[in-house]
Amino acid sequence: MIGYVVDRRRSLAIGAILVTAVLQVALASAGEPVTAENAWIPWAPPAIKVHAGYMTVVNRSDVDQVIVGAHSPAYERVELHQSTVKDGLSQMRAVDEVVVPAHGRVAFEPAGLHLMLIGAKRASVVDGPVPIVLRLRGVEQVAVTAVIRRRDGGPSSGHHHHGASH
Ligand SMILES: [Cu+2]
Repeated sequence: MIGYVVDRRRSLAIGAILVTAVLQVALASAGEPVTAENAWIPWAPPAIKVHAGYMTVVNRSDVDQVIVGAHSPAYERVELHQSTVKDGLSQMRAVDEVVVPAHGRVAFEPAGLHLMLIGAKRASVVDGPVPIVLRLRGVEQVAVTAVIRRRDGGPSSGHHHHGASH
């Protein structure tokens, strides 16, 4: 009897997940004005609690969109950062907002703009998905699923490992 109840709960939960997935696909195909592509997070050892997040944000709408923040259930907080090289030293600073021009795109990439993911709540696992939400000015939010990768497997590393593509 207990087993039945548990199984029934599980099938209800799976049903809810499937409904959510179908809704997300429906929303995406309806033409989201802003999407994030190729989102990834370099893998870091468990002692490292601050990670970077990279992606390309695409704006298909006719107006500029402004990213004003981000959050993730996997981190205590998320900041928008810009890396710069000053006097030969790499530095980074928090920025309040990032403008994605109408029909344009903005790359968050190593040595440039990035999400600073602060206070990891769990160890990072290669290939593990990490949900992130970008907040746009207004009411819009962009749901992103980033994938954890070895840094040398990243799309912008400049290395080309044939046969090891993800
Ligand atoms: Cu940073």
